[in-house]
Amino acid sequence: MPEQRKTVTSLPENSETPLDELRGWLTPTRLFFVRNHFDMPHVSQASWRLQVGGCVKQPLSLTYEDLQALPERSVLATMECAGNGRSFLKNKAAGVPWGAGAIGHAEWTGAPLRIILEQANLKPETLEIVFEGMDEGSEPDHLDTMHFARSLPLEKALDPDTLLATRMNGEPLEPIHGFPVRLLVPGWYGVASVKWLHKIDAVSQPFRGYYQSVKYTIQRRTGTGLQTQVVGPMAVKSEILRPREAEVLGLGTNRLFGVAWAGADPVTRVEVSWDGGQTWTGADLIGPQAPYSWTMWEYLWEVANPGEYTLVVRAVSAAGQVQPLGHDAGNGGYLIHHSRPRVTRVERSRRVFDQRASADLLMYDMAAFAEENRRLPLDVELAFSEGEGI
Ligand SMILES: Nc1nc2c(c(=O)[nH]1)N[C@H]1C(S)=C(S)[C@@H](COP(=O)(O)O)O[C@H]1N2
Ligand SMILES: [Mo]
Repeated sequence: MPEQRKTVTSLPENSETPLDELRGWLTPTRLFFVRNHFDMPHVSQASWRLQVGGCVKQPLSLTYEDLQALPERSVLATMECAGNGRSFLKNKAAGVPWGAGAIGHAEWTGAPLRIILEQANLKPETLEIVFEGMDEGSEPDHLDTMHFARSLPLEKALDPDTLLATRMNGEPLEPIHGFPVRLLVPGWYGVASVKWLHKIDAVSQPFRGYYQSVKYTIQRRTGTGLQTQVVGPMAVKSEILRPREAEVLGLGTNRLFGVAWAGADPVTRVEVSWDGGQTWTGADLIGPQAPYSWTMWEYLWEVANPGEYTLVVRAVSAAGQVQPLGHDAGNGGYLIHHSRPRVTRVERSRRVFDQRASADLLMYDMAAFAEENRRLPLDVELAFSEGEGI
């Protein structure tokens, strides 16, 4: 059977990327995790319009063809759900019980959002931009029907890397990933990247939608009381891909392998420990590195004695953020980015090259992708018209 996403809930679909099956830097679209709050909306490409309004001097109504005629840009970005890893929490948190796979890395292509905001001519009082998806439904604590909607601060909305993405890994968006167009907010948790976009509004007051004031928020205790923080930029984190869960290793050189990411911030160091975090050694960062993309790491681990080892990996970002060893309870069911120890058995009878072969294949696929990718215009320079009132 070909690899497929791992179903967590089927109606609506919430499913994970099968991290065990990943054989390259880029996540194939068919394996890329899915996070849906409501049933997938029915979209007719012909009658679909993107309405741009609110605090603008020039409201717009764009067709799919209008969007496709705009200058495009491609951005490689890792997208992670803010609740990824929730099932590992000792204190159970409400929400989809994700394992480790609510994450993927893809190439996203589309017009920078900035271009159409400039066409719409924002009024000077604009504070945020609100994005609404076509999907709608209710929640147990919000019985009125609502659309999925989120906002971005103006600065992030105007970033040339924030896209109206119409393609994912070079192909038109799959319906489940937001066809005809989704927002792509690189470096931020997936919740910001609204799918099935049909409405964009400039607003002069902070947006207080359900998925921004009730869900996807963190309550922080400060000197003056509780402060609500909206889930935004991704935190520093790493994942072990090899050895797999419950995989048994042999004496000799074993290749430890995985990925690490820190949102828009590059990962500068990955450290491994095989004694449960008492001693640490630097791993090698390997393969391509790009802004917003996860970085692969490996460590050739010499093992002389059979036994049970507790592997732990932690990443450090360029800004000096260190992946924590425990969950910050203040984050509740979001930003679950602590290292998860992986207890691994090493046996005398096991032949080491059994598992090295799979790591070699993985490196081969990754190198082939990097080669292929050299031909893609990853950093197209765009000339922006000077918009009034921005
Ligand atoms: N319209 C709409 N956009 C949405 C969502 C949604 O339910 N509806 N889920 C968000 C969340 S929480 C995540 S993590 C990402 C997941 O994107 P994917 O399903 O393409 O992986 O989409 C975001 N955009
Ligand atoms: Mo999410």
